Amino acid sequence: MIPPDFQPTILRFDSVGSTNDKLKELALQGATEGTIVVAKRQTRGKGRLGRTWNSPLGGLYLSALLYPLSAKRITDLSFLVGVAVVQTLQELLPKMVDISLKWPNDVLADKKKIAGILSEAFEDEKFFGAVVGVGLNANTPHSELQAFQNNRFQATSMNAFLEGKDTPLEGILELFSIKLFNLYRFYQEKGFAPIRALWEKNCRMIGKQVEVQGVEPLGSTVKGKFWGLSDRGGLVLEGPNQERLEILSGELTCCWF
Ligand code: BT5
Repeated sequence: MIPPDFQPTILRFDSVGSTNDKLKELALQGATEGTIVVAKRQTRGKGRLGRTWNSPLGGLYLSALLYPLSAKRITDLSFLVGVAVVQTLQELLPKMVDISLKWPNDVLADKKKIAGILSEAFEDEKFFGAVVGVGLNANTPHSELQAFQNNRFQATSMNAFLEGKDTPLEGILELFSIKLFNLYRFYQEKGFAPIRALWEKNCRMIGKQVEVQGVEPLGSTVKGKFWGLSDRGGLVLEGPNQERLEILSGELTCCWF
């Protein structure tokens, strides 16, 4: 169990390919639990499913080395990190900005994507661990997000809500790190259930009609009411006759807020 006054080791880089890749490499060389890698830019920032994450100067790009309670529970960690990102943004952005999680691992501000999370598992001699990466559009120039304005959930950045003002990245990192390790400790003590409840509380899509594409095993598109999160982090959809379907992988493409 990490101590209440835990101070993570933070390794800072000007530029890396991907903070997740860098931290995986360091984890295999013995980096300790809670280590954070942060970079000013990434040249090969990764999204999910082989997609890319545009990572110019101005954004915050970091990865944290975390361990699940058991190997089977590795997905808990990306939900936990999502909650930490939401709590950080709730403190840093004006109160009227609606910060919401989007299943499985995006953070939206006023329904636009402000951060993405990528969790990757690895195995070392200690245990099954994860590097959980966060890409946050903090002071990202608007021009760098232009390419994503046709996405179903358009891109945005913190400075767009702060009259163009920049927020020092070190301050965001410090606040995020406090939130992250408080939640991580809470998870180590109480398990996933309270993290799941916090995640649901901060997801504005719950109770709304949603559409999910690429649902396994056939890659189909399904629609229904977002009932909640399952114990293993699946999206539980409720159909017109109250029948429930647990979706473990897919892309939430539409929400009728
Ligand atoms: C994600 O993937 O949202 C996860 C992004 C995780 C990035 C962090 S940065 C630190 C760590 N190191 C890494 O290498 N990665 C992690 P996904 O849901 O697949 O979304 C990717 C899609 O979002 C792309 O295909 C674009 O359409 C869009 N996108 C790319 N860059 C973006 C940006 N900066 N802001 C908003 N949308 C973006």
